[in-house]
Amino acid sequence: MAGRLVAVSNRVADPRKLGAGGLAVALGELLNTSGGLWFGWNGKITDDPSGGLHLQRAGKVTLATIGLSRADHDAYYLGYSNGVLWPVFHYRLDLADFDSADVEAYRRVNRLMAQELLPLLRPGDIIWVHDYQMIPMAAELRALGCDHRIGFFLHIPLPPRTILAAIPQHDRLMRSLMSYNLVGFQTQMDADHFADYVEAESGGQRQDRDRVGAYGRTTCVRAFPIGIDVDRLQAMAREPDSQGMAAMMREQYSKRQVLVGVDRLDYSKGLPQRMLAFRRLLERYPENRQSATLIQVAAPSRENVEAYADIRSQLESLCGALNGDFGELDWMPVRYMRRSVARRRLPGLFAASRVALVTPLRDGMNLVAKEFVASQDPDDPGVLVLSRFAGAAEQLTDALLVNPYDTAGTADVIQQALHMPLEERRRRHARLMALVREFDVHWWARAYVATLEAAPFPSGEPTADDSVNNDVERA
Ligand code: ADQ
Repeated sequence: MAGRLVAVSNRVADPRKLGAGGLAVALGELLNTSGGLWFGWNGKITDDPSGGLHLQRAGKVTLATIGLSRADHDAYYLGYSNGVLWPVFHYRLDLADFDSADVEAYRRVNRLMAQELLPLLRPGDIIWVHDYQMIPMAAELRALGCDHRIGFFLHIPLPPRTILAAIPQHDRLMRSLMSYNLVGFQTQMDADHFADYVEAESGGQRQDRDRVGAYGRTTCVRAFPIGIDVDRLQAMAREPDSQGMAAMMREQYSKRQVLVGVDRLDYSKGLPQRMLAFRRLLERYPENRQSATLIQVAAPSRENVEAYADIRSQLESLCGALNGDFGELDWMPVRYMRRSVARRRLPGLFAASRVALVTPLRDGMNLVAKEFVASQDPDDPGVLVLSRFAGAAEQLTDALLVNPYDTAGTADVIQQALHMPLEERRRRHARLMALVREFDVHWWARAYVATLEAAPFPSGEPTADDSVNNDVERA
């Protein structure tokens, strides 16, 4: 890499920490080799956010973080990012709560972050901005005169233009993506949605497969499906924590087939629909009673956003009804836990499971699907049941793909998964594993940065439209 990498995301993680996820590790690797900087919110609410820049060294990486005021946090993070962008980008207009004060805070916080970041930049740095909380970052930086290469990656889906158009400020939001040299999405479908939007709503044009032009600018648009850190996961699988977990599970469930679900407790993950499909399986195929157990681990998430409380009570009542209606003294169909599993034990849980149910209603990628595949014994692998609406389905076509809204259809596929012959399991797993390994998180980070380094500058100069005053007026 020629220049220094500067990563920008809502939250910053220390890549050296044990619990760091694949993204932190892959970014950390690139940041480390380039002596880079990782900038974002420190996760704290503070009374005095101005002048609150905090710098910390993590190996060769500098972690630069700022705090947010309560008002900014509530409006930018809870209100706009998680109350509008998250639901709409997951096709859930019914759950979006549009409030013009929140969009102003979203812009304000992005401007504040741009102002704090600018003095830390050096000539030749390349900047990689992550996710929906930070869409206007490049426009804000450009308005301050920043002429660095800036790339953006959206970790969540981008819906079709007719859904995006429901956001009152959609034109401003999508226009700000044109300030980036490169806009990356999880799937080709998301990238196509962006190009369609630009053509239909902005009077722009798709110039070829991965270039779009609008507002007198051209930007590069590509899919970079995110992967996992396969080597790290498989090394963890060999450690005593993971081995112990697998041994305990095999002993506890020696007479049963385990189905596993591991998710954040989020309405996009399709948890109630999964319980209904499992219920249908037990009704339609009673031979699975006594023999199949679904272990569902759901980590609490964003509990102070209203829609999340609803999904929790809905899930709890469905699990309770399943156990009440089908449970026996020596068998309960569902074991539901509202908590997370320690990362170091996760490969063991996956290894001891015959079937994974990864059935989101909509997901940018879904890394659990890939973690499950990479945790299997290739000689006796488990089966991945995957929603066709997860980004991962574009790549993992050898999984058993389901429509999670189709309860009966999903139950039939779970039945097929539970009874799949060994030879077919091996064949499917080998093909899935080859993809998961080739397109791992290191491939993803390197491919993205190499494309960004080669991406031309958006032609055209930043215009007055990039300025924040204009944003607020238009909002
Ligand atoms: P998430 O919506 O958080 O991420 P996902 O990719 O499935 O979704 O999970 C991220 C990580 O959290 C995985 O490593 C998983 O193992 C872990 N995890 C989830 N629930 C857990 C639990 N209960 N206990 C322990 N660990 C748990 C967003 C997008 C995704 C996209 C990722 C990465 O929504 O679509 O794949 O970013 O780009």
